[in-house]
Formats: sequence, structure tokens, C-alpha cells
Amino acid sequence: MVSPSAAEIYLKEQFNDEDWTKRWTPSTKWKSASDMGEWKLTTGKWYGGGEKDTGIQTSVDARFYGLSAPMTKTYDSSSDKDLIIQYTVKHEQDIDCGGAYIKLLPGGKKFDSAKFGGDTPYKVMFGPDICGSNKRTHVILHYPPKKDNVQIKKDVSCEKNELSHLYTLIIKSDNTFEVKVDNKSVRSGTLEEEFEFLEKKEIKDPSKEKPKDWVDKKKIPDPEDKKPDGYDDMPEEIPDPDAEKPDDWDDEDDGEWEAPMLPNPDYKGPWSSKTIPNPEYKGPWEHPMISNPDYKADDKIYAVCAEGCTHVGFELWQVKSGTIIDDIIVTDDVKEAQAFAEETFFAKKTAEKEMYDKVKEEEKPDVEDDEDMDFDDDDDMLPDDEDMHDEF
Ligand SMILES: [Ca+2]
Repeated sequence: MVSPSAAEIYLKEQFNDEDWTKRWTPSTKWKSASDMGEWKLTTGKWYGGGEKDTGIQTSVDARFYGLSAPMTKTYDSSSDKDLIIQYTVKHEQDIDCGGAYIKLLPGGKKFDSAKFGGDTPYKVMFGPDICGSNKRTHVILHYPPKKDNVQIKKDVSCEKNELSHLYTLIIKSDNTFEVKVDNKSVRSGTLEEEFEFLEKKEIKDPSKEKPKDWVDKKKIPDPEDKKPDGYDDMPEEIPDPDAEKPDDWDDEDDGEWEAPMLPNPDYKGPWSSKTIPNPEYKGPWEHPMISNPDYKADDKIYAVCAEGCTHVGFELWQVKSGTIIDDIIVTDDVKEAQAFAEETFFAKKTAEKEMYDKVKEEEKPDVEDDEDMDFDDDDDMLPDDEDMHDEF
């Protein structure tokens, strides 16, 4: 095994001090001040790391939230370097609509943190975004040859309940990637197959078309099967043989009596021939494929930060505020991200859940007053993974 180059950490942010505002800059020139919400330092209502382990929280409903920070070191993509972005999101407001994704940004000294917002060029956009039934983890990577941002083809689910969840994106220099939620893999594969960075390898041969005499009828009428003589003379209905003329029927007054009609049990509908397999059948026509002349292989798709990534930021819209962001790490070593997750998310997880249960228990009204109310808190605890695996 080749020994890997020393692990680097480009950003580690735990928001456990009042000085976080010296490291992070709000986007004051992105939207008008009245459209912007303020980030607050808080543990939130339930937490597992004690009162000093705070995170940043969106504090006003129906506002934009912009915030960015320089990384401690520039991340440059290179063939011996992976890229891992990891952080936690806690939607303690029981979110109905709001983003909580993070962006990895280029710009260096020219990065305009005051103007940072939805239109600022980025290299990676990653994390949960929920609005009504739309519920996904964005994975969008910038691809310079297309001069465009390219979104993962299949939906990646996200967590919606009121507890902290850990989001991890791993982009490897072998052009594979993995998305984990709470350290469980929710999507992985090659960048080429799971994103539309490249043109298709093969296309339908434009010089070929389906021959006019191609036989794709599987069955034909049996030439041996002939319509029996007199078949069409069979009436659909016949007079009811059991009907009798009523005793009081007067032909003069009532007209000539006729028996009511019944469906004819011998009538079999319009005649159709039996079918037999078509001896000329050739199967469905398949369009011959050729190599796509526009396809260009690229072994550097992973290199999202070829020009250097220097900042991380959040530019979010939240209808219902209260989301808490914490424990961000950007590194080139999966083990560093894993160790940081153990120190933070996994160390706090159980205590946070216990506190959450306690708060929810205390919030319950007295049973005598509200006997009919149904508290389904446990349902919220189930991972929202119903659409997480269905595409594998
Ligand atoms: Ca913290």
C-alpha cells in the first residue's frame, strides 16, 4: 500500500465560542436587510454536548440567511487528494420548508463575503433542502468543461425530524463519491455514472433506421381458421321462449302481442379468427449504437477545486426558522472526518435524544385535559429512509 500524504484539515468549526462572529461574515449586501434573518449562537432546546456546545441557528421565519468563512487553508484538488465535507443539521423547529446546505467556494482574497449569496459561483453544494414533500440532500458539483453546476441524477434523501443529523460528502480522486447520513451510506458510485458531467459514451447510429419490411408483429390471424357458414345470421337477441301473452291482452286495444327479447345464449359476438405465432416475426428492432464522437473521457471530474477552494458558506431561504448548524469539517482524509464525527456528533447523539424525549414529555398537556390527543413522537424518530434505498 502506498502511504497516503499527510491528512490536512482545511476547516474545522464547532461554534463553541462567542468569537465565531470574527471567523464568519454575514452576507449584508446580498438582499435588503429586511429580507435577511440573523444567525444566533445557541445550544437549541435539546442538546448532547452541554451548555457550552453551541451551534448557529436561523432565528426569524421567512428570511434569507447568508454567512461565509474563509478556510484555514486553501483546498486544491489533486490526484492524491480526496475531499470530504461534513457537518450537522438539527431542524428543531419541525421544519416544513427551508434549506440547510453548505457550499464550498473559490475566490481567495477576491471573495466578497458581504455579497455572498445564491448567485455566487461555487464548487460544491451539499446538504439537506426541504420544502413540503420535496425532501432531498443536494449534491451539486461544478464542472468547468461544461461551465455549469451538475446535479446528481438520482434523488438522495435527507432527514426531517427534530434531532441532529450528520451529513458527509466524500469525493475521491479516483472519481468515485459517497454520501452518508449519520454515517450510513445513502448513495455512492462513480462521478461519471451518477452525474451528467460527460456526454453519453454511445449514441444511436444516425445512419441506421428501422427497415420498412421489418416484421415486428408477433401474431397473425390463423389462415386455417374460417368463419363457419351462417355465423353472421345468428341473432343477438331472441324472443323470451317462456313468456306468455297475458290473459287480459286485447289485440285490438293493445296491438299485436310480442314476447320480450332476451340475449341469445348461442350468439358469440362478431367473428374473429384465431391467431398463431407469426413465422416472419423478427423481434423488436434495436437501433444500432455507435461511439459518440462528442464523448470525451475525463479522469479529473473529481477536481472540483482545480482553481482552489478558499471559503465555505451558507446561503439559505427558510420559511420556518430554527435550524442549527454545527461541527463542520473540510478535510482530505476520511479518517479525520470520521474521528471528528466520533468526537462530536456520536458523542452527543444519545444525550441529545434523551433530552429531546424529556422536553417532549414535559410539553405534553395533562392527559386528563387532552385524552384524545395522539402524540406520535416516536414516529418522528424513525429515519426517513423510505425512499433512500429504492433506487439501488
Ligand atoms: Ca458546537
